[in-house]
Amino acid sequence: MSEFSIVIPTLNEAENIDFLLTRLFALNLSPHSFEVIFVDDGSNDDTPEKIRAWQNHAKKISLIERKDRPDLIASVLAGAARANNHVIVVMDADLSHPAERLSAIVSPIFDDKFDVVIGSRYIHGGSTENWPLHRKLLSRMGSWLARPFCDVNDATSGFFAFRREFAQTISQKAHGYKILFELLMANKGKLRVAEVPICFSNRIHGTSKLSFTHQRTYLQRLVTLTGSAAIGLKKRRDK
Ligand SMILES: Nc1nc2c(ncn2[C@@H]2O[C@H](COP(=O)(O)OP(=O)(O)O)[C@@H](O)[C@H]2O)c(=O)[nH]1
Ligand SMILES: [Mg+2]
Repeated sequence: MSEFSIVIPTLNEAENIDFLLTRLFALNLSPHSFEVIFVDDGSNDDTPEKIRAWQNHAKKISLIERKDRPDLIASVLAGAARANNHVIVVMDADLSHPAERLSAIVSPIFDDKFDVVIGSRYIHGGSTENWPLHRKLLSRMGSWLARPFCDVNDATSGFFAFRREFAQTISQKAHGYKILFELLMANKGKLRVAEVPICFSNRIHGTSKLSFTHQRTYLQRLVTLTGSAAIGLKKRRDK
């Protein structure tokens, strides 16, 4: 398998680091085929210390400690900028994303068939497990709203792979949680996108950091980006 970089944003995930890295390194992947880049946003538990403890055992683990205002999109972009490989996978630290699907997610890019591959909860074979009803509904609605504009079933997934060169296309104004949505909207009609099913499972340790503010930010970005897409469409029609 060719080499890829896994970018994992963290905010107070100390309880999950050992489980996550144990699971990753237990995979049937050559340890030389990937590097792991954690991007921490000032956790006040001992997430950075937990990661550093692993750095003594496994060489290909790095840690970026951001000092700016915490932001998930900025964190992922900081990780992508540090990556040593052309293929980037974004993945949560809380074990919600099945590491066992990494191979299925990166392979279509290495085969040069696709530019973005989404670990999708909302295609045949995908699922969400143990999420409270309100999270299921919110997530479904978030993906459903983006669907007509992005032409994918799960534009708000946090588990996806992309060619690193596309990181620079993401708007400077992008912030919040939905980096995949930003990536798809920034490159409409230019990307070859595939979705592979994943089973998303609710975290067991730690707590979700998704807030009302994040959800409002997503809606604002959705309106801004899809509004300008609609204007672009109208301009093209008018020509
Ligand atoms: N660096 C960074 N990571 C974050 C931030 N917010 C959440 N995370 C991480 O992003 C991932 C997804 O967040 P999570 O709280 O699980 O969101 P949920 O899955 O939508 O409930 C986890 O690995 C979090 O630790 C942030 O502001 N900065
Ligand atoms: Mg989570």
